[in-house]
Amino acid sequence: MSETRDPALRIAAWSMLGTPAAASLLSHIGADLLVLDAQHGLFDDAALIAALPAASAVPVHVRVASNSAALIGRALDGGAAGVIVPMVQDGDEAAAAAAATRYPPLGARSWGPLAAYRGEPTTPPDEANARVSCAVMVESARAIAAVDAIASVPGVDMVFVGPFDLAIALETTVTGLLADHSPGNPLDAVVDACRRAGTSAGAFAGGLDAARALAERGFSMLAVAVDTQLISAAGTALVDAARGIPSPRQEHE
Ligand code: 3PY
Ligand code: MG
Repeated sequence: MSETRDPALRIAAWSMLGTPAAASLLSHIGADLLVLDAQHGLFDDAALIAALPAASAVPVHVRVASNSAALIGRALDGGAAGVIVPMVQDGDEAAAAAAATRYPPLGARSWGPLAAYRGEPTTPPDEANARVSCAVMVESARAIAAVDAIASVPGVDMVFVGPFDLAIALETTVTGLLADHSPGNPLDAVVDACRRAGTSAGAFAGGLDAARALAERGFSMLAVAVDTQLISAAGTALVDAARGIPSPRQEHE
C-alpha cells in the first residue's frame, strides 16, 4: 500500500471485459471500488447479474448503458452499490437518474431485489436509499453549461467527468482538456460546481498521469485501472521484453 495514501481520494478499478472472473480479479487489486461498464464494456444484463456477486470484495458500481430507469433499477436489483449514468445533459436528466436510483418517497425506484435469489438478505427501502450512490456523467458542452443545476439536484451524489466524450464535444483532446487552466475551463467548472453544491467530483482517468492532473484539480474519485488496458499494456511490454531473450543455442552449433 502507498505510504502517502490520501483517504480523501478514492481510486476505482474499471472492468470492460464482461466476465465474473475479470471483475473478481479487479476487485482484489486494492482499489476502493470497482465499476462494471455496461455502456462501452461487454456487460449485458446476464453478465452484470453474474459478475456483481463475484466481485463483492469491494463496493461494485455499474456504469449503465444509458439514463434509463429500467437499466438503473436492474443494476441496483442485481446488488450494485451505485450507478454511473452516462451523457446527462441538464438538471432534468440528472433528476431522472436520481429518481431511478431511490425508492419513494425520495425517488421512483421499483422493488425487486434480484440479489435475494442468491440467498442474500434484502435491504429495506430506506436503508437502500441511504446507502446507494448516483453519479451522473458530464461529458458535453451542454452539460458543462448546466453543471451547477446538475450538481445541485438532490440525490446526485457525484458528478463524474468522461474526458473522452467531453474532449470530442469541445473539439479538443483529452490532453488539451487536462492542460486547460483558462478562467472558466470545463474541468474546474465541474469541481467548483460540486463544491458549491456539496457533492463530489469524479472522473475517468484511465492512467496515472491523467489521475494526477485530475486529483490536483480537486477530483476525489478517479477510475485508473481498466482491465482491457492492463492486459494490453502489460502483455505488450512483457512480450516485447521476451523478444530480447537470446534464442537457445542449437546443439550442433
Ligand atoms: C469518457 O471519457 O467519455 C468516458 O465515458 C470514459 O469511459
Ligand atoms: Mg463517455
